Amino acid sequence: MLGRIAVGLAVVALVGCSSIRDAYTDLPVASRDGRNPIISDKFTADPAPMVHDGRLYLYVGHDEAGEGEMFRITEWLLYSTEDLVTWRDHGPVLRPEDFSWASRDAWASEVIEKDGRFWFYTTVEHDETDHGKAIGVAVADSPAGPFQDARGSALVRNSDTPDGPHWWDDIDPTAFEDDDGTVWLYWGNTVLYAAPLAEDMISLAGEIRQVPMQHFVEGPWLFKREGLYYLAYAGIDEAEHEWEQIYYATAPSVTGPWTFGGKIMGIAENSFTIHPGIVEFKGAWYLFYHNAALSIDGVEGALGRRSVRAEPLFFNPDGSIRPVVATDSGLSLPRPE
Ligand code: FUB
Repeated sequence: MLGRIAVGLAVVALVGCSSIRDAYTDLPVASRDGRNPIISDKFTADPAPMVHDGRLYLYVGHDEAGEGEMFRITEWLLYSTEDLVTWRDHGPVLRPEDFSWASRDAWASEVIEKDGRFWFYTTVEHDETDHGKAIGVAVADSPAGPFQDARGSALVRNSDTPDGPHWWDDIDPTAFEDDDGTVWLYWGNTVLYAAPLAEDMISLAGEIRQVPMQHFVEGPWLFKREGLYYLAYAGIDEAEHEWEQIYYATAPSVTGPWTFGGKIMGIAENSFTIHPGIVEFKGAWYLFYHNAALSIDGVEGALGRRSVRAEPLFFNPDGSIRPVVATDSGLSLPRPE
């Protein structure tokens, strides 16, 4: 009798453990081999990885452009993994219409955790009263949402950068919490902007400054490693190619001065845009990006039908980043030494 009770308790304990180990097993599996592209049943773009509590969350735009359309990105999708091989599909977690003041297009974003809440900084288009691309912020108590507009208006409007080159220069926010707790927002298109956020996370606490950055076009991504600040971004060096490639710069502080570091990755297959998202997960670093090489049910990839991918990322002893080659094997192979 006692033996049976002990076995029963052990089974209960095991079931309990596995559900704690992966509370996401009820979600559909989107991908289970670690190969590229990570998601093959939808077109996805602008990867924004975020690590929380031993799990990697990957926010992406859902690319749905038809023939002759440049972009139609109707929602932000979320995938997550705990082993970089099996990706769970959380479905859509935010849409442009969740911002009552915005009109369309789920352009690039980044989500960060601060004091137990998850802040989703992202690009939408403002309505006619202040037409142009704008940055919104949504918030949730869990990485998977539900996210809600955190301020009811744009955090950055086109008119906040009146010297900007065009109406889409306020795009692609990257948010980074510095050691003193200040969160910095960088964003831009052809001009790179930076400003500190206030403690409320939904307003700017300082002037918007312009940051000179060689070859910069868009998609900035801030991170820090071993005391050095990094800014990866999509840029164009016309002497080399008319399409975007991934470059980076380093600095001793989050505000610079920035030193150009070189190229991380060359042009993306079949895509003028490329968009870096860099993250450390379980002691190793990864580069997320997109190309447009995937076809789904005979629909070919294109500028507005991209696919998100990932590769291991390596640093040299001096902190410089080793160039990364796009592969089909992606994260499926053992990480080379
Ligand atoms: O996906 C729309 C735009 O294309 C993004 O905001 C840019 O970074 C580029 O990838």
